[in-house]
Amino acid sequence: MPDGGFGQGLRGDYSQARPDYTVEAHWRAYSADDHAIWRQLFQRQSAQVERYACDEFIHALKALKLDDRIPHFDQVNAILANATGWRIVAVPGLIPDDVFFAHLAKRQFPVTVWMRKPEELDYIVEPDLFHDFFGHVPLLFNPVFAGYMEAYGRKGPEALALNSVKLLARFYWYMVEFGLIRTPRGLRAFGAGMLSSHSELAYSVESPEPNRVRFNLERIMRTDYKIDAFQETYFVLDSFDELFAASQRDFAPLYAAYRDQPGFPAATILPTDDIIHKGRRALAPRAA
Ligand code: HBI
Ligand code: FE
Repeated sequence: MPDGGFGQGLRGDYSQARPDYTVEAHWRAYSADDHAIWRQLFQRQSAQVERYACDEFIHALKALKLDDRIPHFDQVNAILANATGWRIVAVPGLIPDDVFFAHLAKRQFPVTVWMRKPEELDYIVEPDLFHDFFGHVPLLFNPVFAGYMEAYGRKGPEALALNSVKLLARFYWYMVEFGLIRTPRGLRAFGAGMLSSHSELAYSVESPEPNRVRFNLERIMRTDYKIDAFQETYFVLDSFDELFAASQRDFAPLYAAYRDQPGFPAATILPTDDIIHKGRRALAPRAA
């Protein structure tokens, strides 16, 4: 194990991991059941993306020509490298923050090798192959989003040095995992968390329950999130250029200002928010 213990309590097999936490992808080791679970999840999500995903995701998904079997990482890399210089690397599951940042900074996206079990079709706590691949890989074909993901990785060492990974991680969570974007055809999802979720995809785009608030970097960095329930607030981009521009800002002053403050609860609506939709259970800000 690369650093004597990371991985304990996690599902993956970390015993064969290299120092950068990558492992060999053993496509032939997937069972018929693994492929069957991929097929079920793939068909179920593919049927929804035309209605709920952003165009960039839909186009890339078509270009990937995925089918009913778990994809070969090599074949994906052959086309992804040409498109944006990104490639995917196989990992046992979650990896330490510093290692994760370092991969992104090198345009390498870590994809978990194991598949969820039949009883976990609708919900798993740790990211698996389906979430990592179906949710994250298609947007790596978009040059602007691909540039943002590298920039995010490059922000890691500074955030670690300034004890501010929590704030940087919120930026990833509310965008890369659960971001919405405004398009000529209405709000669409680009976050991997909902694109890989049977029930949260439609919910994020059209349910009256959650808040939808215009993108604001400071606001996101100050907002707590839940990992075990649908999001209570989604943040909405106007364009991926806006996301990339935010990643080029100096984060050090934001870390200094907000690092030691409690986060806003996820359902909070602030007077300063640019509200697209106020959810049914929106919370007023805590009294100071
Ligand atoms: N590891 N495999 C994997 N996938 C992630 O999304 C991930 C991770 N390690 C750390 C991490 N995410 C986040 O906490 C960072 O964005 C801070
Ligand atoms: Fe993810």
